[in-house]
Amino acid sequence: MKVQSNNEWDPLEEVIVGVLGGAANLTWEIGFEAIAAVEHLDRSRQFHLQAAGQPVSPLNISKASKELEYFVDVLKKEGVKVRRPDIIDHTTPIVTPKWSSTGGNCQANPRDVLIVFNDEILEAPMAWRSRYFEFWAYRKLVKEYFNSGARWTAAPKPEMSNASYDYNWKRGEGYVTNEYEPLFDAADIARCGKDLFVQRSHVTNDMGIEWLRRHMEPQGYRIHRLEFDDYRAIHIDATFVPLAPGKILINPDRPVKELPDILKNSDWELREAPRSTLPETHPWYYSFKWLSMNVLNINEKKVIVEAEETPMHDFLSDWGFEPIPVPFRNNYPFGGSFHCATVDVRRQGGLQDYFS
Ligand code: ABU
Repeated sequence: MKVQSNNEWDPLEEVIVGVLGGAANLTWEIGFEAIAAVEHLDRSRQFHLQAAGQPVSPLNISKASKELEYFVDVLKKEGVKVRRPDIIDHTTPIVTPKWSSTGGNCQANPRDVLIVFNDEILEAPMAWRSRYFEFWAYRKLVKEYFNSGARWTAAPKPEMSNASYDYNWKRGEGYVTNEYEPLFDAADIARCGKDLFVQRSHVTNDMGIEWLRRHMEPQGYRIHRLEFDDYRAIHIDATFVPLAPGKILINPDRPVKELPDILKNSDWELREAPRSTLPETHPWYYSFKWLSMNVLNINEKKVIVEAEETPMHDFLSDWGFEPIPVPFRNNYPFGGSFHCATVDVRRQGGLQDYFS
């Protein structure tokens, strides 16, 4: 089937939704440590040091799977074709000539691995060792898209040796990834037609942004680098979330350091998201509270939003959207919500310039 997607809001026709089977508890590595919430740091380190590479508990998988499959049903009822990656056993250690990882990760977040630019599907050069082989689970689908005419690109696979990380990095001062080689996660890119907004984060370095610039600009795109005041910056999709032409949801706790000129000189409205209803007593509150912003557009009006995030439902309704509430909080421990759990492979509409 055809690959074509140019923004976050055109009518959705086909989507890859992650799977939870085969998920392992993440291995503690410096890249992961950098994005751990300081309030949970010791607990998180202790858990991952002892549980690395072990399968995620069947109870946690089962609770999250019920929500995930309900989400899939909602997408299908909206007329969206849903595709799934293969299940990979992430409990297998990853061994390379320069480093090893006790285990892998999971297949819950295709958004981090793949991105579609018009008719091109691109595999990102991701920054965590535990995620080195995650793209394998999508290869069957990607080959099918390729055979149907899509352009298929893989950014240079990183070496990810110790040289790729700043082992002297200090929390709150810069990033854990240095400029040894290009690195980016696809979820650090927000697409508005010919304008791509890319976050410098702990998983996306400037060389990665430059690689993307040299790859995309000859095709008529403009790359806008963004930095936010966020000590655990990872992925733009709970920080700066374009929802429709002229409308971007922004995170009140993560102000942008400098707004790109294209936005300064436009009439696009940036509105601060309401705070999450996740209780502060939730054991991973500081890690998950902004997943309320990690929504998925069915089209320019309909937006899938977490069921318990009622202030977000009201906020979106006031802004002209139609929220579709879907329960998803049991999926948060796998690293994301609806946007993370998907890759839109086909949306109606062509490549447009929304800023000139
Ligand atoms: N893609 C997950 C983003 C998580 C966060 O920014 O809190």
